[in-house]
Order: sequence, then structure tokens, then C-alpha cells
Amino acid sequence: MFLLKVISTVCILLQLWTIRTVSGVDNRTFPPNFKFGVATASYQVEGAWDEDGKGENIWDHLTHTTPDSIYDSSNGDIACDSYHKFDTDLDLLKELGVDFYRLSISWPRILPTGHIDGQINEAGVAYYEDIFTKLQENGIEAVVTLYHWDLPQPLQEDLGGWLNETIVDVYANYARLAFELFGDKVQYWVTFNEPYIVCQQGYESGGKAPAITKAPGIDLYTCAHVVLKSHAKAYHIYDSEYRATQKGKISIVLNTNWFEPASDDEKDLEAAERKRQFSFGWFANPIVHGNYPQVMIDRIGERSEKEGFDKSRLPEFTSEEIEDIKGTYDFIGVNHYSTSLVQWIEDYEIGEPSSIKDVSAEVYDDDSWETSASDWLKVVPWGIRKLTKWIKDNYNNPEIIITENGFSDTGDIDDPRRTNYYREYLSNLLEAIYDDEVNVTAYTAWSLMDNFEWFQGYSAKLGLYSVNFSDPDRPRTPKSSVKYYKTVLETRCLVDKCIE
Ligand code: GBH
Repeated sequence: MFLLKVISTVCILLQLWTIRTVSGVDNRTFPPNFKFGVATASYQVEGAWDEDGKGENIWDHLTHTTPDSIYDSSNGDIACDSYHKFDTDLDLLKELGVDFYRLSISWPRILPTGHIDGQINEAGVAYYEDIFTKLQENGIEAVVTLYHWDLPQPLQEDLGGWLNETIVDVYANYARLAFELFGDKVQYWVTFNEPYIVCQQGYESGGKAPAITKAPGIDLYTCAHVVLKSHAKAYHIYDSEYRATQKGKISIVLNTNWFEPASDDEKDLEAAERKRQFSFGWFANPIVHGNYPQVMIDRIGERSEKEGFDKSRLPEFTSEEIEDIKGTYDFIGVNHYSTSLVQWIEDYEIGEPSSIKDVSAEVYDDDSWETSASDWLKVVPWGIRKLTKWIKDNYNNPEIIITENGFSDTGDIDDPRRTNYYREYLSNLLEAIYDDEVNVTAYTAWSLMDNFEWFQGYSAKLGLYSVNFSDPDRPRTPKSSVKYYKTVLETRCLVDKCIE
């Protein structure tokens, strides 16, 4: 009798628990032309770092010269060995049933010195040609990033990377070559992955290669200026020389957390908005509206003057440049993983410049948010809805593609928390689509498989498939989240049954 009572109580509790976890999930069907995909990036998966004529890139250089800067002293020398295993990866893509695969081209794999007048590396070209052909044969669209952080090392050493305007033409020539070679099989081009990270971490905080930290508050803005011009130039090349025949779309991918005000206080609202402008707006504003956000122009200008600079540390665009950059997007690519709270703080004293001081805001996490294996990634599913609505309202209701979203753990095959992350974030995306009428047309899970997670090495895993990095064959194993994502892709529905 007692035992029965215990069992029935457990059952009721279990039921309540499932109702609570599942009932909040949106049961509407994704729009018929909504697309789903998965993503990877060249340095994180390819390996074969010096094979078949590939040139060295800034991540090869960094991981080889300062291995201790990587959490587990690892590198991408072999990574998932995707250079030799695309057929295996293709099987995974087919098993998942994705509409598209987002991947990046390793610039020095096709141009070892980075320059078009150096040698074109035929083996590298053949590698990507094979990938795009097979994707096409299997009805999987290609979303191709030209720059996911693996700059040819000579361009860093000889030019100073993204600090030197000379690179605009060097990059544009690389972009043209890629359109020319592969454009008939590529549906979406991405000029840059996360310029915020390229510049803020690459040229100020040191959190990414080339990890140059010598001129905070200056170099990152120069970098962004050069990257924006490079982006615009590549966009115009595609637009005028290739769009008519290749009929693809081209844009940039911007990363951002959702920045939620810490309270309803006017000042916190202002600080949160300022933080959004200094991160997403830094790039989105020039591309959509033509120039940097006014709040950046004003604050960096004022502080620069007080610091004794004769002009703003934020470079100025000429009016021709503004016209040139404005409108260089066919959609906006958004990498979104997490949310932060933002609290207003007093402006920093004038002293050594830094971008953190320019923004002036306290950015932190709520202790109650679910954690992950990465300190920057807290599970806050409603953030994606607020973010996409804010983008709609501030950037002329653009087509939005979620180009990355995903959860990091330590790699168990049974990964209910990843399934839950996808379910909850996608549920909020459905609300954005149907209730806020945000024009989100596609969603990309990061990542197809576990891979080299930059400074975290192989310690943080974000894959749907697990990769055994101690086996030379690098076998892939589906995690339990594969089953869920696959079902979502089949049914276009997040729960057992959706309303049509
Ligand atoms: C993406 O960036 C990358 O595009 C992808 O290559 C990567 O594998 C994926 O994230 C997962 O990390 O704590 O100050 O160092 C996501 C945006 C922004 C997330 C910077 C990590 C670290 C902030 N990234 N953030 S910090």
C-alpha cells in the first residue's frame, strides 16, 4: 500500500515536471520556407595545417609559438581532420537532414601567402570544389564564410593584418577569386565572421589571434574600420560582377549577446542600449544606416579630446565611404548564444584609453541562469526573442539568419541540456517570428561536431556529434541531441505534435 502511494506520488511529480518543462514550448510549425542548418569553421575542424601546399595562418602561428595560451595547450593541426573526412561529414549532414551547411574557406589553403599574385594552391581549390559539388549533388545549400579568423600569417607579419588599409584590396582579390571559383555552387556568402571578436579580442583584449594588446582603445577601432571597408568592397564585387549569374546572397555575420537592463531605471536602460550600440551597432549601423552609432562617435570623440588626441580614436568615414558601406547586406547574420545584464556606472576617469572605458557599463550575469562549460555562455532562451525584435526595430526590419546558436558542455554522448537549449531557444524564435513578426528565415546550430574551441582548446564541446580526438581516425558519434535536432528538421516542430 505504502509502496503504491510512493509510486503514484513519483508519477504525479514526474508528470508535473514534464508539463512544466515541455508546456512552455511553442507548438506552432516553422514557416514552410524556413531553413535549418549546422555550422563549422575551417581552422576548428579541417586540420591538415601544412598539407598539400596550405600556408600558415595566425592560429597555426599562435598555437605553435605560444601553446600555453591555449587551455589544454592544443591546436588545430589535426582537429577533426575534416580535410580528409569530408565524405564522413557529408554523411552526418545527410543523416541530420539539414537544408544547408555553413562552413568557412581557409584563405591560406587556397592562397598560401594571402596574395592573389602568389601561387594559387590547386589542391586547396580542389578540396573546396569537392565539398561544394557534393553538397549540391545532395541538395544541401552552402553558406560560406570567407573569413572565420584564419588570416594568412604573411599578411599579419608583413602588413600588420587588419590594421593596414592595404589589406582591403588583398582581401577583395581573395573574395573575387572565391566567387569566381565556387560561386556557382554557393547560395550564401558571408564576408566576415564576427568582426567584433576579430577586432576587440584580436587587437585589444588578446582573447583571439593575433592577440595584439598594445594600443587599447585605438587598434580595435582601426581594425573595424578596415574590416568594414573590406566587407563593403567584397559585397560590391559580388553585387556587380557575380550576383546576376550566380544569384546568391551576401552579407556579414555579427555576434552579440542580448544586453538586458539590470533594472527599469532610466540609467540602466540607457547603459544597456549603449552597450548594444558599442557591440552590434558598431558594425550594423554602418552597414544598414551608413555610419557608426552616434553614441560611439560622441563618446569616443569626447574622451579622445580629453585624453589629448588631436582627433577621435574612432576613425571617420568620408561621405563617399558612408554611401559605399550603406546597404551592403542582403540579410543580417547573427551569432547569438547568451544574455548579459547591464548596469549604469559613472564614466571612467580620463587616463589610458580602452574600449571598455568608452562604453562605460557594468556587464554581468544573473547567478540564477543555467551555466555551461564556457563561462561566457549562460542559458537565457528569451534573449534571442528580445534581440531579434530589437534588430527588427532598429535596422529596418531586415531578413535575419541565425548563423550560430548552441550550447557548450564537457562532451557526454547523452546531452539532454543541449537538446533543452535548442528546444528553448527555437521556441523563443518561433515567438519572434509569429508574435513579433521578425523576419527570421533560417537557423544554424553551432556546431556539427565537437572541434577546436579557440583558447578553450578541446575542453569545451559544442557539437551535435562527438569526435574522439585521441583516435587517429577521429570517429564521429551522434549525441542524443542529434535525435532531437533531426526530428525538428523533419517535422519543423519542437514538440510531439504541432498545430499547422
Ligand atoms: C562563436 O563566437 C564563433 O564564431 C565560433 O567559432 C565558436 O566556436 C563559437 O562561438 C563558440 O564559442 O569571455 O570575454 O572571452 C561566439 C561569440 C564571443 C563567444 C566572445 C565567446 C568570449 C567572451 N563569442 N565570447 S570572453
